[in-house]
Amino acid sequence: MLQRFCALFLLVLLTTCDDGDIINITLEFDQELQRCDNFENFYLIYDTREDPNEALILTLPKPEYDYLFDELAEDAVTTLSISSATGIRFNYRTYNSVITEGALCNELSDPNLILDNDYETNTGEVIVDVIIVDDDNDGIPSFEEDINGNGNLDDDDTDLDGIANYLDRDDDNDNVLTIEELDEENADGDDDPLTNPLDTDNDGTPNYLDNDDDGDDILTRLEDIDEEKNPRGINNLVPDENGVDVYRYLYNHPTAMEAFADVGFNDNEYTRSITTNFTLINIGLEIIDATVIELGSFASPNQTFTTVIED
Ligand SMILES: [Ca+2]
Ligand SMILES: [Ca+2]
Ligand SMILES: [Ca+2]
Ligand SMILES: [Ca+2]
Repeated sequence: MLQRFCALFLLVLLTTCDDGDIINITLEFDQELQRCDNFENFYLIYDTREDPNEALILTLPKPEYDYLFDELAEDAVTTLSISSATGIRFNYRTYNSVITEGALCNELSDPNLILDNDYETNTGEVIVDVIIVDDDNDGIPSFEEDINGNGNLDDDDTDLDGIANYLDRDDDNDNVLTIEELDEENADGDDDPLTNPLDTDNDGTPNYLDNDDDGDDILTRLEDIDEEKNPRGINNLVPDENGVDVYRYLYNHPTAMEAFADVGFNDNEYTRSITTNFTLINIGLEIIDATVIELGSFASPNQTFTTVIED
């Protein structure tokens, strides 16, 4: 798809560059953008390539446009204007040599890097598409945590702790992480932990949604002898009839039916990834006389959110 787009784009360039000259700009950048954060008053969002040594650089003032990347980011499309009034700039630059990592953030870092040409536009628009994905990284894709199947992830909360399943890394609040309650053995070989989910007590509720996994009427999280909110702690192993060590919470047997003190729940944690896509339109640079430039996307560092779960 990307290759097709690049090929199409090249065609557009070759047929629209003026003066009858075919200008050797292919703009075959990888569209994985980087960002300079070190300048006090602006961000540089840029892409570089080698041979020819070129850079596409979008300048966004700080702190006005922090919201395209930070915790205030919203899943939305915004159109911004390139102009002296907004302070948003776009440059296409060519250099005499390879642009080394980080060189655009510190012009002095590579004294051998010389700017050959600098083309700047003062018109056009930047379409910014912010995509936010929250995930509990629990081994189950978010769309499969739509338990009631109504297409809304926010109204599935198996343990009723106020955290929807797709953000809840312990969906049944039994202090065993969902990722540790899935079909790890993959005996059916399909790499899908939900086709034959672990269901130790065979009650039809898979372990990751069952707060009493062995069906002995003692909550899993209370089958925790050293009260460390970890039923899978090493001290919770007991020998079964065959002398094989098994966890108390997975062993429905009189020797493993004691309820220990209720010490509450572990904190929940989920991550947010923010991807910001930039598309330039109508920038009016003669040397790049295309009407649409897919600049690419910048991935912000993931954010982590922690929630304390009250008893
Ligand atoms: Ca979950
Ligand atoms: Ca669990
Ligand atoms: Ca079960
Ligand atoms: Ca139990």
